[in-house]
Amino acid sequence: MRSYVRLWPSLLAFGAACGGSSGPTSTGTNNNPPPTAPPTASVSMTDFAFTQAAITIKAGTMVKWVNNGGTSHTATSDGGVSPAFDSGTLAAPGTTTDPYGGTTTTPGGSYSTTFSTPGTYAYHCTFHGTLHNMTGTITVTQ
Ligand SMILES: [Cu+2]
Repeated sequence: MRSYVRLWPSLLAFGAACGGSSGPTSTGTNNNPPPTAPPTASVSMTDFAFTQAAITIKAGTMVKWVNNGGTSHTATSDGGVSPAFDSGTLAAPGTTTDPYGGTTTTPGGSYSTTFSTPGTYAYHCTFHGTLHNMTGTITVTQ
């Protein structure tokens, strides 16, 4: 109950801020809503699949593909998909050793694009789409 007692001074301060016209810490109902970050979704690329392979998002969502596999991949829209998108080759994460023995760890390549128009966007990996059925679908709703 100690913490309950300690709350009282801050509650009083809150009340005072609400009375003011522009209290910087006020959370009163008259304030404009805080700015919201654009929604995002992520898809992991591994050998040889997209996870999740099929996702449903709202229009305006940014989708980010990240290569977490052991080889290069792409996220490339199927023919006829409009607007088309293509990540190009995204390198696998890895560690390189320089001639002096130093090592550098590099994260997997990533690609982001925003889907503004409702619809179904089928895509594939240009290297493994046919060979390993590495395909995915983005369904964009209103
Ligand atoms: Cu691939």
